[in-house]
Amino acid sequence: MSLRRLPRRALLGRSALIPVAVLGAATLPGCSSLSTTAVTDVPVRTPLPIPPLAPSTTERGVRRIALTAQEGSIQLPGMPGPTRTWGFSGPFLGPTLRLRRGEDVEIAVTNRLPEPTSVHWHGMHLPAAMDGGPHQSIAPGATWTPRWQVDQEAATLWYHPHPHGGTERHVHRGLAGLVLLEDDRSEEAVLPREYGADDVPLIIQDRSLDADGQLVLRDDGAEPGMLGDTIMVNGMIGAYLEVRSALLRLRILNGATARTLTLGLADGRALTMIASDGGLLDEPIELTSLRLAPGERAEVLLALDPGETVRLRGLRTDLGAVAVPATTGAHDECDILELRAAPRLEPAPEPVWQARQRRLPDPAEAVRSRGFVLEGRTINGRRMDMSRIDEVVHLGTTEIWEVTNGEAVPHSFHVHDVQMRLLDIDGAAPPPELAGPKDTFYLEPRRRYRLVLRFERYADPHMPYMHHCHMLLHEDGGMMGQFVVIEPGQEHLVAAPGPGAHRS
Ligand SMILES: [Cu+2]
Repeated sequence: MSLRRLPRRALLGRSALIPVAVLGAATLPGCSSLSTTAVTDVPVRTPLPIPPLAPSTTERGVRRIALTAQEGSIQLPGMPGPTRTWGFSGPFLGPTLRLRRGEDVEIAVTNRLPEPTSVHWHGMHLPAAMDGGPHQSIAPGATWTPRWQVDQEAATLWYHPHPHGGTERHVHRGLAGLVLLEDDRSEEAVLPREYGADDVPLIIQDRSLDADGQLVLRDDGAEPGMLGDTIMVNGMIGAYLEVRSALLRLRILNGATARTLTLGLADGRALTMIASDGGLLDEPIELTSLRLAPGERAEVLLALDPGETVRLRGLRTDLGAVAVPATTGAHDECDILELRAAPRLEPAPEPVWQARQRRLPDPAEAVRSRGFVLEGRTINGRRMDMSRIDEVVHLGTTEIWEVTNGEAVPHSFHVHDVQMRLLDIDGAAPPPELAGPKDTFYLEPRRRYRLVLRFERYADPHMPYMHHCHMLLHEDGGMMGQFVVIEPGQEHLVAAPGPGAHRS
């Protein structure tokens, strides 16, 4: 088994860079943007909260976890009073689920909200009936208990509501949490892995707060949805992280409803990307900027010197003015998180992990291709209809999906159940950061992405998975379709469960 090593320059080739000195009075400016109306300066004075690990019990080989969607409130620094929020098993966001490949998982999701919701396991390979999409609506007071076997590579996934037409509002109120999958390879790897210490989750979201400290979800028709003027990380504004190890692993989720982020370090040094949505890359990649659309994740390594302070930033960067309109948020300059290294840092061994044990879907095995054009809040001219199945896919086959952003508005493409391979963008090979396993792709305006997908293990002619834009205003507005995976010969059984189906 070959071992992959990080080139030493990836972590050590930065000695010429001068650490940014930050004094006590520093503030994290909000995102400056053409498309937002205010800039909020937030003093950096709050330690970064780390979402707790969800408690679990194991009975007869089944790991059981309980989540409750509930109303709550939090007190944010500088705000006159509590901010009313929603959260899972707490007032805001949700606990981190840590699951292992091969184990059976059963999650009891109770809805204590005043309206129906659902919980989708974003990036998870699982039966459609357990997927938590709009067909698995959970009525107020009800409990939904999906169960499946974890059967995919170690990765950073997340969970969030997916109610028909209401996803933006539910995520914006605070319903989101992380899922960390482990497997043999991730456990044998030499990588930072002490949760909350040197292996730190960052749920990055933008929001706007009114003078009373309440969350504001503007619906002014701006594309691609509301861009908030305040950055929250793990539900906190103005956060810093005390770092005690010389090597930090950040598991980054863009949990925003609409804002695309271009992340980098304020001092210009590179981040070392090691994983994309669906798991570890074959080789580490050094990036001075990392673009993440809503729903995308990346894991990065960052080596710190004792006593230094560095800032993770949203960069004002030129990614191509035509390809990334100003209104996406991807150009906005904003500080996201201050990283403060202790005067003495625990030394970290050189990162090592095995090459992939399993190939990404192979385009040579594709049995057919399909085209998807995203335009005007539709896919192929159709808005989401819960009683219409848009695509029928055969279990055990590989397909190529040709996805085109047909307009000047930014979109993205998320497919449930699978981790995909990006074959090309307008015929050109993808950049390395997009070449690993992914479930969500940013779609630059007027470009065509060819994706390779393989559908395995689960077939159900009666229950669809979703494919959609993950900019939540677009998704809610109808830029979503339904596909079923069936065994050959089940065509006559294909039927949508229709709207309002409550499963438990
Ligand atoms: Cu979109």
